[in-house]
Amino acid sequence: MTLRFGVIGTGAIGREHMKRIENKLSGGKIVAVTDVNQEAAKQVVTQMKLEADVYPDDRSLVAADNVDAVLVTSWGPAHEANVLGAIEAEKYVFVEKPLATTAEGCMKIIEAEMNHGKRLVQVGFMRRYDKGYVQLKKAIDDHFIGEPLMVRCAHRNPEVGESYTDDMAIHDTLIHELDVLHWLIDDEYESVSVSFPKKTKHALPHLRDPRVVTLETKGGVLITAEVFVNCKYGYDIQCEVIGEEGIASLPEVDSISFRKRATLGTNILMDWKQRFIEAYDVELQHFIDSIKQSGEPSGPNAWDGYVAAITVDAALKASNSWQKQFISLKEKPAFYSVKKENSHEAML
Ligand code: NAI
Ligand code: ISE
Repeated sequence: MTLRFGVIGTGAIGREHMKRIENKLSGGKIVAVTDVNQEAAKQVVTQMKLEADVYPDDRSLVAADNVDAVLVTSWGPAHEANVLGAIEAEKYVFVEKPLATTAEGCMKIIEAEMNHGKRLVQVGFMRRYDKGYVQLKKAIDDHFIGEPLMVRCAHRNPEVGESYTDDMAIHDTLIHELDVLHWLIDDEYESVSVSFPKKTKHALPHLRDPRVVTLETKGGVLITAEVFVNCKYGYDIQCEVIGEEGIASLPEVDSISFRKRATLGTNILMDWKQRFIEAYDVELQHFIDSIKQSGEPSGPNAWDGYVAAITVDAALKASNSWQKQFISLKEKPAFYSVKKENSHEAML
């Protein structure tokens, strides 16, 4: 059986995902696309030589009989309506982060999915599929470094444009750390505060950059996450877990080392698309395979999307009030507590 995808949003990541579904992965095919920019959608179909129909809007694409799964790669504010539409039509849905831009929006999706009675939604938190994070999690789960006490991480981009707002540092960029870190140490966030060191001269006037986000967990782990989106030198993701018996760190990206002009060096990536390229492949392949095997996706789910949204809200408040904010989740429904046999965690 081939999983037939309808794509909403043919921008940067939409195109990347379409290419991988068509050319790299097995078991999936693009049969429908739409974009508010209809010309862009038509162009993608021609350029990629897709056997896909271009739909005039999201609703008609979701309703198409030959669409089994909806790939939501539209702008964040459109995700909630796109995902709710897919659930209403009883279609599977892979949605890029964020699941929705508010915790209330995520709850609506959770309620709709639970009413449907089986899981339909997977959220594009691809770091959980990254080889380095998987190794790090295994070291923690196997107690190789003892109990985690502290985590230090950094999310650095070489630069961002004018359209990148101050809040995006949290809801667009830090959101990846907010998802992956509680999963990594299997703990829940208790509070968040944000501090701002001296601002880089490379940041535009409206942007506070860099910033350091401090999270405390219910288990007492202290996390510091630096977000620095005009660091200039590269796209760099760092994570170090300090445990009672040792320290485990995310591996550096593969690169030759060179000796030249009195320097011993390695290359650093500049483009985020390259850093997690394998993880994007694995997450989407897992989406396709788990649906085929069990009739349900079993990667990061709507509850994970809700946890990220609640934490994003608190981190935004902390950024804008300069005060520590407490994070309070609703009770996790049993619907999301059961670990599926073919879940990503079960496969680690
Ligand atoms: P983009 O701006 O390049 O593309 C978005 C596309 O969606 C545009 O072509 C726009 O015309 C279209 N669009 C917006 N609303 C629509 C709607 N209601 N119906 C149909 N088309 C619509 O943005 P990009 O960078 O591709 O990001 C898309 C999403 O993917 C965002 O939510 C972003 O946060 C997420 N993303 C995730 C990444 C990851 O590492 N997991 C990396 C980059 C983006
Ligand atoms: C972007 O939207 C992403 O999702 C990338 O993965 C992230 O690293 C980048 O900082 C964001 O702006």
